[in-house]
Amino acid sequence: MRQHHRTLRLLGSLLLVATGVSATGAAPARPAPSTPLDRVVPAPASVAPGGSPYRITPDTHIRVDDSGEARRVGEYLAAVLRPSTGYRLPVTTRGGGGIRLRLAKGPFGAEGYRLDSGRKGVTLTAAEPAGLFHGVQTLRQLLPAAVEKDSVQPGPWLVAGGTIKDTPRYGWRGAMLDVSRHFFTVDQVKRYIDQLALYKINKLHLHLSDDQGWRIAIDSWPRLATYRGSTQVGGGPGGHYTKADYQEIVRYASSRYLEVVPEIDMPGHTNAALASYAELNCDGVAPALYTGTEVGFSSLCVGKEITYDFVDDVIRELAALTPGAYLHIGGDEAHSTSHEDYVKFMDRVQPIVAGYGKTVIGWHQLTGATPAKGALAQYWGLDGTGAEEKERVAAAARGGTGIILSPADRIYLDMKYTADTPLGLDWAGLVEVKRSYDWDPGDYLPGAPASAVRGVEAPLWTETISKSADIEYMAFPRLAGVAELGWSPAATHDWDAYKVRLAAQGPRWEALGIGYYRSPQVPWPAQRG
Ligand code: TNX
Repeated sequence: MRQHHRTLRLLGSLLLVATGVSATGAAPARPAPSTPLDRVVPAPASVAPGGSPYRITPDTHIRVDDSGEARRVGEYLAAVLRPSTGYRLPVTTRGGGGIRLRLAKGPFGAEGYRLDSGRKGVTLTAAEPAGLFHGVQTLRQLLPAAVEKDSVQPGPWLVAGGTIKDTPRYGWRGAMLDVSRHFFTVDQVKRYIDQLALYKINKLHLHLSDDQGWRIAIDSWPRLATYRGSTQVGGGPGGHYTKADYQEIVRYASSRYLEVVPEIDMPGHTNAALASYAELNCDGVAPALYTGTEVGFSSLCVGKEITYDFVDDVIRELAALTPGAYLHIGGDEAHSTSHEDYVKFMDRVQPIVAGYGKTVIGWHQLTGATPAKGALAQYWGLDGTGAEEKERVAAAARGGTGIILSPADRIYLDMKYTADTPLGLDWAGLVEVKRSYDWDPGDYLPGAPASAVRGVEAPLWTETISKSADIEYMAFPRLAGVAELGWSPAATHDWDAYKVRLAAQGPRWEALGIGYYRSPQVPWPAQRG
């Protein structure tokens, strides 16, 4: 009898596995099987499937080490799992089987983790809480997509057996949000942070100022925010972050293990500042507020001393709000600043950043001046960018400037997917999902040593983007590919395998209420309901 049962059970699980292969949307007659251990984005560094799956049940506990941060990651996981499973999932430091989050020495680095899954439980091990957090994101993807819903779902909640060992390729896996062209509220930014965290993105770069808006309160220059926060592209009401708002964003990001990198774009892209304070203009006349989308027409007055008082005040106040190591000073498209003035300006401003204990980041035009020691340059050229410009950046890289790769015709999330994409721009070309994924940051910039590349970052400029649904439609699915370029070993890079893993994200996004672009390049399962 026992034997018979076991045979039946075996047959049952074989059946489950069999139906699982064709998870193409036709409602399965049986509950979904466990997700294969390697169906994760970004692809883990190594996956060894095997052994029995673990099943989360009403008795599962989430056991954590007795550390505040480990407990917080445990509570975060519980908050993901409770609504859909309907289970209590107490977070405990003693006893209780099931899911375990352990901090331990090991070959994990600052962000890596190991996941062991078997009949008795799932254990995540990491050297740092960030690793546990990233491991939790992997665990989410191993559970059925319905786990992301906010109402009780039937389950069962199986995690395939085996081991994942995972560490990132790059320490810089960023996303930039332009809150200047259109303003986004603290809640909208938090929503994006949660989405970035799903894919182990660890930097949130906020483009806080531009011609169309100044979005951060600066006490010593209050009109920046109150006057120049007051509108946006198209003439809408705009807005700005108070210091408390901004600190709330920083705190929330850090609870998701993202570092916020604030950018004040200078010396161009500064109409917002120039409009707020007449004295910052060379001719002493404040220009009108600007709500269009042209670039390259504004410049701080490089010859005036007050310019540097202004920059010092802004950088001091911003540095005080920034626990992270970096301040981004822009430096792109300074078409209204002479080359000589640009170099002079950067020579004066970079030491100010260092003086407040921060490391400079600039758009790659900074390499046309003299990047400070330790500075990072963010490359936003195209495949077709001239050899001379690429070589200037590569030479800086050889000289020690770190490079963040944001090639516009690959990972600018504001580029249209196709000519029919209702949002976005196309100056860098049309960027379908495959094009966005199919390149290697390691050998992208000719002549730049691979060791100079710190990672990748996907900017989202918002001339045409004004609500969360717009952000999501442009970011998904491309953002997942950028995350994979930043996290996964080059050896895992393979479009045909990637598109299958990517397709499995579709139902997760649907469960999370993320409206994404259903690219015909990706074999999405049929949509339900
Ligand atoms: C170029 S990329 C810009 C931005 C625009 C963007 C639109 C860069 C550093 N500057 O000012 O918003 O193109 O795609």
